[in-house]
Amino acid sequence: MKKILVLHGPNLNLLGSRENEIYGDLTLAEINKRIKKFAKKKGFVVEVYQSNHEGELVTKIQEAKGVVDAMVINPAAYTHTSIAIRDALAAAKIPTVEVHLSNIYRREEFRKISLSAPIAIGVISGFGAFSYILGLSAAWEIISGEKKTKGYGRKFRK
Ligand code: CA2
Repeated sequence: MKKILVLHGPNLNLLGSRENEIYGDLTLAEINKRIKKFAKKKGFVVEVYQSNHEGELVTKIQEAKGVVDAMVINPAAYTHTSIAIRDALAAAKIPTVEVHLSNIYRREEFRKISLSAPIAIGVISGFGAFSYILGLSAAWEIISGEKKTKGYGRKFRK
């Protein structure tokens, strides 16, 4: 069975408690439940991991090399700051989709820069918790024989 790792960055453990107008009402536990339900429906294994620590996320990405088939990552604030996470993603060479709950291009200037996006296959931003499902869907299509993605152009694929 294929395996997809979903990584949540710092402060995402606070979801549902504050800033609901930006990030939605769902808690991280509720989002993870939906992620697992989607994985079950499609027939792949999913592991979810959240950390508030840059180094722990880097270690998790390093450990994923050769073990997982794809990654979906919301690096949260590290999106805009972490060369370490970008370097880890580049070294892991795992097809990765970057996701954001909010549309980072409709917010402050500093959020419009993603250091990790150039390493990702693509970025999904602005669909609330559904961004994770869209990201997983894209990752799954890419690793599961590229059926639906076939014919859409090489750049779309891993
Ligand atoms: O929109 C996203 O998914 C972000 O990655 C979320 C990050 C933010 O720094 C990025 O610019 C965009 C912030 C996650 C913090 O989430 C909180 C949730 C509830 C209360 C406080 C923070």
